[in-house]
Amino acid sequence: MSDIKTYTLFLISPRQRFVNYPAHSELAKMFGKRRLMIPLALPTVASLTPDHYQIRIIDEEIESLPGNLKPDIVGITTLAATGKRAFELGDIYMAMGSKVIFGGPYASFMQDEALKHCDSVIAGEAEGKWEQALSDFENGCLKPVYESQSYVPYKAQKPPRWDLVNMNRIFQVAIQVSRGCPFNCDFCLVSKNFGRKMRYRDIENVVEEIKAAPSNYFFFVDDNLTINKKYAKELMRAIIPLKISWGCMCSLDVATDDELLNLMAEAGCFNILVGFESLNPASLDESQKHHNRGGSIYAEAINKIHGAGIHINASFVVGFDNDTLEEFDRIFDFSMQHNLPNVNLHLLNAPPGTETHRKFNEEGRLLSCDPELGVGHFPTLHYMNMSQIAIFDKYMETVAKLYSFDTIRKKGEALLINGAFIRPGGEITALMKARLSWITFKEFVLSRDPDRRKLFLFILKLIRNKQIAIDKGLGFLLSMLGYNRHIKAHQQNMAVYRKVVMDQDKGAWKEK
Ligand code: B12
Ligand code: SF4
Repeated sequence: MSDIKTYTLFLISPRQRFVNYPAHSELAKMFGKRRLMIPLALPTVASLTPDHYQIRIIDEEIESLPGNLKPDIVGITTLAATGKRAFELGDIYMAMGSKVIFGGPYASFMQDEALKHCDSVIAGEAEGKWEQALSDFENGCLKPVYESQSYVPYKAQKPPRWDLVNMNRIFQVAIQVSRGCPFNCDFCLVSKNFGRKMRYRDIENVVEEIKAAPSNYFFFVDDNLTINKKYAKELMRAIIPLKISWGCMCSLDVATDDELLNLMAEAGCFNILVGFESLNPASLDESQKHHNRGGSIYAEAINKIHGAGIHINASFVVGFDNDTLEEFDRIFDFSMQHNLPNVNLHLLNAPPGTETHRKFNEEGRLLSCDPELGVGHFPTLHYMNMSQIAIFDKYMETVAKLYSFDTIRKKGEALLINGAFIRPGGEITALMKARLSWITFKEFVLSRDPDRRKLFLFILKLIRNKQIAIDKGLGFLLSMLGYNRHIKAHQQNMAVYRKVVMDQDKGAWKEK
């Protein structure tokens, strides 16, 4: 019998008080799931943990904490949106006598505050530091902070421990093939956390991970999957035979390379998330976003991507010093003009560690509000030209307009009619088709809402006429319904939310 001592370890993602609609939680629920996906950090950190730890992964969004168990050690992943709950959990487990270690972007840049609620902070990447911290824990000499100036080579990763995750409760798995970003936008932490030099995994290593994963649905969490086009093409060629379905984040310049775009579509790309950030050139200048911007390149690139049958999740931020409430209308009109049904609209916020945070802090313009409000739909800053209540009301009005069935139908009619979306997104099983059909029938045909029925009949006609693949047609309906439902739920809480905002309203900064 081995005499190695064993330890119990909980790896936790804290629950989020507010979830914004781009998280697509309503869509997940329609498929009987709790959440679209769980943060990749947990199964990744688990993969680095030695075998003599009995690990339990708990994402509070999908399951509750086992209240009465005291693990030897607890690792908690932190974002600003989950920071307060993470601190609460740290206090609870420290009081029980467990050792508590925080990781992730919030604790990495809020070390002093975090250390009031945990024993150690792993700043930045876990690889190497986590193993060291566990060894120190076993020897009773855990250090407060584990930090290094260099980054791991990131050539070959161990597969994330999906075996520890309740896959029945999530829709897809996250995968990462690169780290770093050469740019340095003021509102973003990526280059500060992972460096400006790109690092890439060996493609065979990625393929092995995909083959071993317990799902055919993936989201590449790389900040820009196609930034290195040569690598991206090799990756696409390697994953085409795997017949998976996936989404990713990348920039519009993907449209300048027809070969790459076609390879992506062939490899099962369903949608790409593109950070337009702002349509106001002065705001892009202000936040140091100098790449992929400008009028005519937008139209051409959007048409090409749509032409390849790939949806675009267009991401925008409002709240820069040069912005006024008119930005919201500009974004709405742009989305109509270019038939962009998926718009991720966020209010500017300033996570600790970003240049935006430094600037707003220096100018006394951070609201002293809960970090949990930093999910994109609550104001957390003292904006230059807009009061907190004005920007919040306009935000809510705009998202309601963006996801009304009338808007969705107009965009859908213009976008889907020309046959570009005829290729299925990866292999779909008969079971999946049946499931999609049943859910859509239930939600659209049995609904009493005439707008929903009209939209359904339009998509059904396209499917019958072989102008759109069944998964893309029904997927479109359900994802739009998910957004619409999420926003309606927000609207029902408007009185409570407006009070949260009113309680911290300081007017516009310019008026002071
Ligand atoms: C994918 C992603 C999303 C996805 C899905 C998230 C999910 N459920 O998985 C979507 C698109 C929904 C999303 C949404 C948002 N996101 Co986001 N997102 C990311 C992204 C691109 C990748 C995250 C990831 O999976 N990385 C891969 C894993 C392996 O890396 P990791 O989590 O950093 O973990 C490593 C280390 O940090 C560390 N670590 C992490 N946790 C722990 C725990 C322990 C115990 C240890 C030891 C180590 C450790 O070890 C890991 C391995 O090295 C990051 C940017 C980035 N490149 O990190 C932004 C990022 C996390 N998002 C960010 C933000 C702000 C948002 C939004 C609020 C957007 C907004 N409106 O402003 C929303 C809402 C978030 C929410 N929780 O509701 C910020 C977070 C800043 C902060 N301090 O909170 C980031 C860093 C981007 C940025 N702007 O700088 N996001
Ligand atoms: S917003 Fe995108 S391009 Fe800008 S630094 Fe972050 S990851 Fe890089």
